[in-house]
Amino acid sequence: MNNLVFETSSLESKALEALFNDEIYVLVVRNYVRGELSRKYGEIIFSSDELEKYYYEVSDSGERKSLFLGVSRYGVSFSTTFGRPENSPEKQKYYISALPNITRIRELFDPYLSPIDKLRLDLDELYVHGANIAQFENKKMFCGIARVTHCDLDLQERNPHVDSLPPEFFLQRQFSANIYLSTPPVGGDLIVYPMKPLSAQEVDDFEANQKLWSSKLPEGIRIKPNNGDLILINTRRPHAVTKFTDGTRVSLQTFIGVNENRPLQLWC
Ligand SMILES: O=C(O)CCC(=O)C(=O)O
Ligand SMILES: [Fe+2]
Repeated sequence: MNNLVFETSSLESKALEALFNDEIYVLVVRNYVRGELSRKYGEIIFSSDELEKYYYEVSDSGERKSLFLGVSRYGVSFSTTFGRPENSPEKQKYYISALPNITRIRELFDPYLSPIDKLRLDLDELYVHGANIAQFENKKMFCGIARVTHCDLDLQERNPHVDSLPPEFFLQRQFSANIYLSTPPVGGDLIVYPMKPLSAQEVDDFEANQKLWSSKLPEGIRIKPNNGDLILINTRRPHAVTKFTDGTRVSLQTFIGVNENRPLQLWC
């Protein structure tokens, strides 16, 4: 195993610190949700009739396109509001639905503890400064988006990408946590490119010239998520998900913002 990947059977403070300090690039907690439950949870999300198709905004040499890559989601992501004014429909939709969606996802899992709520509690308990739902614009954010990726249609490899809030949000570091409830037998792997997390300027450049950057990336570290695994990465480091032709991929995700001596900030 590559020593940039730390694999464990329980989430612990030391491993979290190592991830946040960039001593390891990938933290894999196997069986964070136990097998039986994971399958049940995957079905709960998969059979929800409130999933919405998601269109990725991609850009190459200044040209922007919306692509459907087979991903449906439950919950609205903050990135849909980027570049939109305060009173735009996108911002209103995001904030109006943030807390109701958190509650709704909790209800979907009732009478079980929602895996994303468990993660929030674990992070709060394990991280020295605790963990909270972020309030970037003085309003509570959403946390725990559910993603379902189908194997049908001509699903493409999701190109390497980075996720980074714009600099005005003052986050020193940005990570994501994904809890995989259902994974395809082959493929749907997470690829992390072992390089320095990108600076704000590099993130802009990456987003404007994805193809050029992608052609220059080092060989990726490949991690196969299994049902029930939790995986944390620094999302300012380019990463991708490989395609698959059989099964369904269901995950719950949150971003984690890290600022020195502050509680972790969680949002989607
Ligand atoms: O679905 C995955 O494995 C990775 C999702 C992702 O790109 C992220 O969490 O930033
Ligand atoms: Fe990502």
